[in-house]
Amino acid sequence: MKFVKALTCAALAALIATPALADYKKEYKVSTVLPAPFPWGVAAEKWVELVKERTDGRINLKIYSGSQLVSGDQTKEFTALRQGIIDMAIGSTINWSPQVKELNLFSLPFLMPDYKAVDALTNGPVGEALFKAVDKKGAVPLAWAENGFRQLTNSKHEVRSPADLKGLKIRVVGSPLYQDIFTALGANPTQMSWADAKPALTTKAVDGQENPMTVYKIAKIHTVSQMYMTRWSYVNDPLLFAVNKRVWKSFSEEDQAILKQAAIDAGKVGIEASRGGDEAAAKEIIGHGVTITELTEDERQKFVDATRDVYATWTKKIGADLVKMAEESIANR
Ligand code: X2X
Repeated sequence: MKFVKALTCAALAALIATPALADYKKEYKVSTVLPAPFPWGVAAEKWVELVKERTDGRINLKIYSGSQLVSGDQTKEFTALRQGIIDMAIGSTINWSPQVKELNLFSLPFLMPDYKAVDALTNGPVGEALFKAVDKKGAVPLAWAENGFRQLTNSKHEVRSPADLKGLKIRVVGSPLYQDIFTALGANPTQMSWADAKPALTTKAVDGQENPMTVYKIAKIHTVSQMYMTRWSYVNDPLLFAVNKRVWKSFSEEDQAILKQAAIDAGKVGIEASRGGDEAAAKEIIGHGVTITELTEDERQKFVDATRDVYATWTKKIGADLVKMAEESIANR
């Protein structure tokens, strides 16, 4: 009897300590905007694969790309993740910035001169501060991936100076900071989702757009008359792996560790796909007859100067301390 009692207590304690497997869902919904073979989707697929492998199939993730869980409205993704409409997501810092204002950091024009600068942010104290900000807003951040440095394209003419942008209608993501950047440069920005972007380029409702080189290549943006690219790398768009808080708490500690490590490993694969794909993409794009304009230092500086006020205004919104920490991390990289 005593033995049975002891066993029951032990079993009960175990039940309380580790969520029962019965609590696990058959499938967890993972939201992304871009699917494989975009580097974003490559990271997502790797995560699914590693989690399945490392949990012996106990945890199954399923990717829902094209922001379909939020009807294509990518700037609503974070809210849906927080609310539990989405279980997990690999989201763009741009798309989540309306809810997590600190993530606007990566969209400060010309903050990050190279990949080392991006890494100095994501892998340093800034990355930690941003994880805290995401957590505070209601989701559990796990790791980084990368959409890439964003380049400007248009169907009209070569853009070498802010004056060349005058009056050009540019599709931007639904983030107020982008609206401000392109307005400051004299362009005519229009916010729209990725789902609406290609149709708008096809019908020439807009003249241009901005996205990473690999996105241009894989989405075949040259087929919608985007024959001029300015390789100005004005912002980079890191991606975040994150999990809904309730879902996260339902996992055992062991499974939480597996999910996190798998996200870190998958993120590395995604980052490599983005960075490693840039030059090959450039070659292929030139092969389609696209003019890729590389700016001289002086030319680039004109764009920097024209966006300094936007940088200053948004530094206040993001948090002056965080921006300072970012500038220092980059200076010491
Ligand atoms: O909408 C875009 O431009 C994209 C696909 O790059 C993002 O989701 C930020």
